[in-house]
Amino acid sequence: MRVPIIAANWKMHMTVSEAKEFVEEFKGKIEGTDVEVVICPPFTLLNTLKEITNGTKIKIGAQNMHWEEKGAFTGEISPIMLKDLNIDYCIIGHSERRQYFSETDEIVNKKVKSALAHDIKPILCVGETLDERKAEKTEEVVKKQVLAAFKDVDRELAKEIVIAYEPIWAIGTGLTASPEDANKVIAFIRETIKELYGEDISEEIRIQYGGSVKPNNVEDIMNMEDIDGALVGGASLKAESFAQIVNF
Ligand code: G2H
Repeated sequence: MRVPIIAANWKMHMTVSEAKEFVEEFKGKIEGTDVEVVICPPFTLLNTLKEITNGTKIKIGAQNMHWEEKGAFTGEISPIMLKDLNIDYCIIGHSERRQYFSETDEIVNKKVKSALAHDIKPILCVGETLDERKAEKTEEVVKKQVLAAFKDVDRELAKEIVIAYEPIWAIGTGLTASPEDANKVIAFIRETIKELYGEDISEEIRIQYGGSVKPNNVEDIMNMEDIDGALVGGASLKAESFAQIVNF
């Protein structure tokens, strides 16, 4: 039985005072949930959020990390630094990182392995562009990304990874994959994990859908058999709407 996981990706939004206001309102609204709830804010808010969510159901994740523990990498944040704050999760390979910051499959694989080695659970993002979907290459593209990201990852650690299937054409556009289409790709990803690690791991690993998830579409998405959660951008910035999503 997989515990559903719904994560907020705040991207480059929110100040300290906005984040405090958000948590104050949000924590009381999700007390009854059985869903695992994660907020991934910008680095500047990790410490504050860790402190003010202490004793609540909210877990905290980063949106990115370097794979090295330390060194001359100006502007980067290491897994040791995240663990120093007791951060639970880290989004890795989001399409915006792949697209605007040239993250390759190889870099994503290094980050996944480094996160796992430091007891940080990766939320690994994969997904196809609109052109790739039109060319009916969705499965090929997603399989390549999954195989590359899991390269040399041990079975025991593999199941700690949360995969987020985010079709790029559905991100921030208001377009969503139909729940059936999203489920089909996610079932295919599960099949790929089965080929890699066997049925037990593939049944255990959690796979989210991401891309314009909103209070009005979350229930249909979460009701699909293979979809275990959501990675939510825009609709996670307001406590009211993110709480509605968590309480779908
Ligand atoms: C996809 C998603 C969160 P949004 O990037 O990762 O954002 O919900 O705004 O499409």
